[in-house]
Amino acid sequence: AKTIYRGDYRAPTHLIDSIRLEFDLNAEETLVKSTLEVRPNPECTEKDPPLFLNGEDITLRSVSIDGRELKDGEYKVDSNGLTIPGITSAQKLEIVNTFSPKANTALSGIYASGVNLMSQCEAQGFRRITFFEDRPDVLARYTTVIRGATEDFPVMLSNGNLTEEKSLEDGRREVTYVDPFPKPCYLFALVAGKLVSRASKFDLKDGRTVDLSVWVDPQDLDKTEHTLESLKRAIRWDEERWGLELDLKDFKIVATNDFNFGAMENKGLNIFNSRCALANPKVATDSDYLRIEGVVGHEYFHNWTGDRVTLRDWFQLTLKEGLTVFRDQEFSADMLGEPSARAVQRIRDVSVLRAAQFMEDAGPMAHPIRPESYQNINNFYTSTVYEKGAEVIRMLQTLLGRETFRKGFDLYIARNDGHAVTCEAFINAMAEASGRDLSEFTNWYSQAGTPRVTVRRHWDEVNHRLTLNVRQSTPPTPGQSVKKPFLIPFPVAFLNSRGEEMPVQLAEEDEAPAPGTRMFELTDETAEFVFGGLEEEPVVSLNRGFAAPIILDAGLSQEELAFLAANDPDPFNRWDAMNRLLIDAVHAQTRARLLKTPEDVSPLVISAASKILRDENLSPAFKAVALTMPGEKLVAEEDPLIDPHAVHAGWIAVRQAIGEKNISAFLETAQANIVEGPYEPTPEKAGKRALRNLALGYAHAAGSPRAAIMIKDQFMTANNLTDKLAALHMMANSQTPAKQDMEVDALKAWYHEPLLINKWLTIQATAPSFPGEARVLERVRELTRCPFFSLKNPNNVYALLLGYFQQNPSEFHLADGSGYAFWAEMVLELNRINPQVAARVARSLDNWRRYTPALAEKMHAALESVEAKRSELSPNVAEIIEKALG
Ligand code: HT7
Ligand code: ZN
Repeated sequence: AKTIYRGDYRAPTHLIDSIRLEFDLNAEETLVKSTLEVRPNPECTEKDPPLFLNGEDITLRSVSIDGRELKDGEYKVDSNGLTIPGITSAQKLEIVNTFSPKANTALSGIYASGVNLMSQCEAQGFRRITFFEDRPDVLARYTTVIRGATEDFPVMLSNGNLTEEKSLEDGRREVTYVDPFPKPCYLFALVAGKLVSRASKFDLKDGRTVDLSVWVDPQDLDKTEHTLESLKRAIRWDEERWGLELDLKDFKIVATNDFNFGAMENKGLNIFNSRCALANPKVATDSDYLRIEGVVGHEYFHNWTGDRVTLRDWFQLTLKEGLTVFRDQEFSADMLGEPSARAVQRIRDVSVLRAAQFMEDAGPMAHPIRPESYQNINNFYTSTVYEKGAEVIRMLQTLLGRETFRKGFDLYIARNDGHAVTCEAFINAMAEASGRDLSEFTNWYSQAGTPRVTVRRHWDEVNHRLTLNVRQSTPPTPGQSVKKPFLIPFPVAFLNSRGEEMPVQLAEEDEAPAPGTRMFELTDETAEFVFGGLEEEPVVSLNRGFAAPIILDAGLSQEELAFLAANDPDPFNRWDAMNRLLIDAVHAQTRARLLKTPEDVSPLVISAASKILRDENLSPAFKAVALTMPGEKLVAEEDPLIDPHAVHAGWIAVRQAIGEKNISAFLETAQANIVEGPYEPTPEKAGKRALRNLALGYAHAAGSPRAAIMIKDQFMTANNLTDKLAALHMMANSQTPAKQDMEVDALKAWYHEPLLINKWLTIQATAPSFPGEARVLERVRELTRCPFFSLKNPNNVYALLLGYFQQNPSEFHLADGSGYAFWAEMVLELNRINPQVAARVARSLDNWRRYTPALAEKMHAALESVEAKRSELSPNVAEIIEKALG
């Protein structure tokens, strides 16, 4: 497939000032008439270039210029689009085409979702609706006219303001929307069907009142309150924190069960995957409530960072995504309020980054947050562009300080409003606001890979001086063998033996600063810091709050980690130390299994865990995250050669040992954290539920019969999904004979609710199989043939197949390679249905080289078997397979 390079950017040949779209809706065949005001782009250097309009999987009916229909030889149409020569002055172009929403299983363009029609245009879906310059730097004003049978389409929505509504003959209706803001076509949206809404007026700070609404299938109306309230909180927060107001009279959210990813920020008409929008206590867990608030916020925040200030080209994706993830992370943290609750949010965000992005950086798809090339842009909506992109923005805030960063942000918005720009626009605004040269910082935009920062300490007992020798290096990634050093914010704190913070004073300084964290910067490959004024040798607490997305080797002993886990006043680093102890304990047990030299789980980790469990000053939410076992995949990532079965056994051993040694404390904790009263997803109550379920999990893993009874009881009586699902999950992960009845009960009760069916599928996909039970592979294969599973539904695929391929390593990596053969089969089937979803599933074998040779060989064979069907592969899947085999 063709590789596209960032450096090859050329300005568009023509500009399109306005577009009038007229749709005659029909699920089998929809007709579109598109009227464009086109003119040559004065900034284009080519002489009289032809106009090329992208178009895919659509059928051209006619083309007219200024009222004259073009004849066959006057234009050219092929499978990529339409070429019209001779547009050398401003002209009116009229194009008529058709497409079939029903046949559109790729869910890109306009497609059928149940009885409704939905659109998805980012990144390149608009070309599947009509012929257009489908690139983000062509900004046009949209008028959208939608006609359809009143019975089939009682609701018809598009971007902007509803300006006209009328009944037509034959039982049809027509509506007209005018969007006042010029926008790129990827932000176009159309929704039509039998939807109902929850609506509310909302007063903006500037005195205007706006209409907010959430549109769903009728059976989902009772799941929209949290969505609407989240939207109000997001609007208020953007006003208060960033001074940004909603610029529309009307803002709508739509939810659908058929969606390729989480949600989409179409101007004024955000469309959501129902799993990121719908909640009530019966269908959503505490984490779902949090995620929905975060995603509703994210899409809303795009209104300024993405829609009003948009992208010049798709290489700049992180300009809107990294910045908007940063904004949604801050929003979620602010909604939690006090600092220790904010820290829990930061811990969750960093855990996601380490689990997904660090792995991406270590594999064949490693790329800078602004990639230099791609074959298919849909493959670059990655955790690197999103989550690492957000860390890069966060580092800028850390380096410049909150106030200066805000000045830079304001400048960025003011200067670029209404324009399609590059990442430089953001950096330049920050540089100007701070008066600082940020050119060194831009390596974060151009270099892939996670920097390793190693710190070695020397304590001079005579002079009471501590020297820190710091070295940074970044491993090679595809196409980038040598890396320049990064500019890294480097916070340093010292603790004395009572766990109190000491001043961080450089040896040459006369005065000691106040005790606490002190910010330094790393700029070169190596750095040396000499500290004085120390009453005793400190324990160092580095990279607090995860100031930089690095892998830090602070050279801390297990004892020092245990000390930090018990004492660090910085909650993030306290969690990080506990987490490190748990990871190291799993490593030790994994090694013991590989070397066949059994050893006990380190008493240090057990006592550190039990101290956290018993610490009365810690919140339940914090205890729950601090005692959560690190994922098997995260641990395995640090092994030179991954043996998923040994890691799994090591993981089980650590959890069991912690459970056994603290069994009564866990049972007491579970008892003490029962949440009474009606369900509320508040941080306090959610924290208690999380801790209770964690405690039950440890006690159950340690074989406590009382825990088993409590779990079963919880499953029967819980008034909320968090507790019910946690109980089911614990049971499904055990050998308890009662588990089958519970699973069947849950299936019967959840059968008619797609959100719940997906959770049930994930439980099946991620559970272990015990002797005498069918292997998970067989279970999953069978479930793909069930009436409640469809390969055409992305949420089903993610719940069952990604659950199995990516969250159940010891069951997926079967020694005979049958798990991989099933993966290949599914990728090929999905490839025919939905290339974007297929490519996501295809990534499950990305890191095959990291596994033991016997497994790696079989993974390679599975990749080759997909590659052998090259001619049938979509460009999306082809790129993933090609890079994996690379
Ligand atoms: N900009 C939207 C995300 C999106 C996407 C995600 C993965 C694969 C393809 C995609 N096309 C568009 C939603 C957002 O980030 O807010
Ligand atoms: Zn986004």
